[in-house]
Amino acid sequence: MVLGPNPHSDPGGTRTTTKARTKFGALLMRLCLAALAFSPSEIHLHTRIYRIAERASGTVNRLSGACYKPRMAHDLVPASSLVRPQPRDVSAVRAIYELPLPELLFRAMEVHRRHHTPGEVQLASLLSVKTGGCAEDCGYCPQSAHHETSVEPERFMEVPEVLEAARAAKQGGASRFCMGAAWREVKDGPAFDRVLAMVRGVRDLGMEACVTLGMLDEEQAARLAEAGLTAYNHNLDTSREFYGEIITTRTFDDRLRTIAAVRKAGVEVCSGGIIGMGESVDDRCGMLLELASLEPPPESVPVNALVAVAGTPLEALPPVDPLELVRTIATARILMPSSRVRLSAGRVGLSREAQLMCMLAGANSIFFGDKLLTTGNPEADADLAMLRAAGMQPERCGAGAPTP
Ligand code: SAM
Ligand code: DTB
Ligand code: SF4
Repeated sequence: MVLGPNPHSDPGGTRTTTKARTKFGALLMRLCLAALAFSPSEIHLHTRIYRIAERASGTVNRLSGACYKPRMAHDLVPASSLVRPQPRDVSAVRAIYELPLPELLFRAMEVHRRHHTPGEVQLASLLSVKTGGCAEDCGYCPQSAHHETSVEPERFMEVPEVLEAARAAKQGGASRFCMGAAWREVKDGPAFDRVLAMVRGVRDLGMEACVTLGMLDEEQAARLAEAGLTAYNHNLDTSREFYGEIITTRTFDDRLRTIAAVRKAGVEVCSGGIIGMGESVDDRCGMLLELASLEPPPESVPVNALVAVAGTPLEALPPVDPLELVRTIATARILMPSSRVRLSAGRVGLSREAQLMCMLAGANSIFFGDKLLTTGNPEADADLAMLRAAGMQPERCGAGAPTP
């Protein structure tokens, strides 16, 4: 494992120290993080060194996102602690993924509370604004026209009904509203103009807006940015090696090109994948390595457990072991300290305890509301009760977040 400079240095951040002090702190911090990565038994000593380095290096604001409000001491993290581990290869990621679970969780928690407010979970609502009939052949997806599932193609929703749903989601406590369309790609014209109107409307409600519309080009990404889009969801889904087993109608590099267009437009990238599709641990680690190697890594990383839908080629796959989900999330947290890691599809099949373990492992966002795109999700009340039982709370963004 090598340690490299972090591209997340916050442009709006306030570096408060002299150059020399920062340099000294950065050096100490690197030593500390490197040692931490290799000898977990000496973790207390390293934590102490880390604290000294923290004081020596000064502080910098953590994030500049729409939701960011400085609240507590841990919202101010040292500039040099933004250094993130950059494993060179899949085996280095696998070494993290396969740590004894207590050790893996400890490290993930340590990273989590250095970069995020512990106990805070973003609630993101999801709405399928154009359902079914998609030209792509994604093996997991009930909306693909290549598979015979119970999902029937539906008309593209109108702006007012979408905004009504967004208002209700905000009222229920969501701070982000995500709109999905079962499209292979974005096509210019009235449909795209309608998406732009939806984005503007959601932003006017004071919510973060995210869309997932398939592939797009730089010009289209720029128009979404202009409309005020917060984030664009486009998942890598799995490793480059396994990708062809799941999707044949577009390539892994097509995915990367769309992500690059989104990044260039200045819109946040939301990209993650699915586990439980028959992939190996190396495939999971390979996907995480690809995501963590993006410069910078995605601001949001959805980790989906496959929802095996009848009629799809993956319908007969068994549910993924929840501990594998915990490991995937913990590894994502360690590799991408500043990102929001979203515990995404597949929560219906998870116990409350398994979900909370995912949150202890670093998940700090969930899809909220009783439906994902076409499949079920836990009831909103059950989610609020789960957070309340654990003494956790929804991340607040704008008005309307409930007290659980
Ligand atoms: N058509 C767009 C695209 O593919 O980018 C947007 C919608 S697509 C449904 C968004 C993501 O949902 C997929 O990339 C995949 O990761 C996830 N997804 C779809 N079906 C799923 C399933 N059955 N189980 C888990 N995740 C799923
Ligand atoms: C993501 O990574 N998961 C969400 C969201 N991005 C768009 C979608 C999950 C879909 C699960 C299957 C369905 O409901 O159709
Ligand atoms: Fe279409 Fe997206 Fe489903 Fe693939 S995942 S079939 S692109 S809707």
